[in-house]
Amino acid sequence: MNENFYLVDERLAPIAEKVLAGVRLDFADGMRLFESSDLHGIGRLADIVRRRKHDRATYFNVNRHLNPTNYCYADCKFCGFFAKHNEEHGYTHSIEECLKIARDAWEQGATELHIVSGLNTRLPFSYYTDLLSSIKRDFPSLHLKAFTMVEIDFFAKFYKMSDEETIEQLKEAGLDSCPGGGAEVFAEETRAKVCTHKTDGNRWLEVAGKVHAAGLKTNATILYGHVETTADRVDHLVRLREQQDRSGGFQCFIPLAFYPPGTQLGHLPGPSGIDSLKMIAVSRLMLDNIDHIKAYWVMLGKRLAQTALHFGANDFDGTITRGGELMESYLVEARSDNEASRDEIVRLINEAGFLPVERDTLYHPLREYAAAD
Ligand code: V47
Repeated sequence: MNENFYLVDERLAPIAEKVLAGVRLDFADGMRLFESSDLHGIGRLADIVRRRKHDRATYFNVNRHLNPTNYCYADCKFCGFFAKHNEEHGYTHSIEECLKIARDAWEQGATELHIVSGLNTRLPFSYYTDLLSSIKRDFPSLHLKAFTMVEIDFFAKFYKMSDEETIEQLKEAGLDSCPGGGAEVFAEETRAKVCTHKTDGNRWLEVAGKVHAAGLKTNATILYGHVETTADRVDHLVRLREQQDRSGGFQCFIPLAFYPPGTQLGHLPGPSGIDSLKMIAVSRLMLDNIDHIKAYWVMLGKRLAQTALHFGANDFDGTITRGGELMESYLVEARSDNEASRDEIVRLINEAGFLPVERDTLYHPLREYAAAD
């Protein structure tokens, strides 16, 4: 690999030296990267790290989303999914309805069910454990990636159990790993503006540590492109990296591009393409201890997700098989790229010059597709 390249922004030179030497970047480096307009320089640095870790492999899986209920008391300003109990678009699926979605997913070859709900104060805890155990009973090979750290925190507090007991009961019922949602931005002041009633950042990290201690992997996210500052973004990455040093269970980091329509922040423009590529690249550079960076095509759009593979991303998420549920479905329906088959994902990765690797949720390779030239 040729690591010599031209930097338009010479202030990035000390950072480039650190990256080439494998030295951890600090907060000031993160700020400088975000503040630089040398997109190619930042991207090349991220690509060096990406290739060191994964060479040309780009992972994806065959998955399906299930959102058992959208009732939620949290009232997050960026969310277009939740409903209050008096609202018409609110729903709670019966276990039978959830099983039907799981069956569809399984019949279509999904290896993973991604399960996330609102914080619903009218359900017993047994609803969630029955949900997991029923799906596991009927489809034992389906990996259940379920419940964010916010939901686990809610379960523990609302149903008056310790964190450990909550996690243990979910595990016993069939929980295999957890998705990365609910992290939003950890920085207290900004978090209070966009999701006042949600689990705070330190608690999100604490719960993640406990899930890791129980032997389960989790993912992590950042929601960017709303009212957060550059310092908030870097702070988020540094706090995640510190948690990973402590507990080691984060598999993948997913920067989520804020999509304003239908939310209480609908007047904001959302992040630009350039900003999204920088967010992906700086994440790759700062998070030296998290293996995978995901270009989530549902939020980025397929074209930008494909481009992001050259800016440090090495995962494309999954097919999110059509017919299933998707919390972001309001968003997907609004776009032309609202579905991605296995063949299409393979083609997009291949065309970008990378090697498509179909994986299971825990990143075990299941199948490699033809290498790109
Ligand atoms: O926590 C909510 C975000 C998250 C909006 O772990 C929004 O593999 C953009 O976490 N615009 C849920 N984002 C999705 C999520 C996720 C997705 C894919 C894969 C994985 C994984 C996790 O979506 C929420 C919130 O941060 N979100 N509203 C919005 N308007």
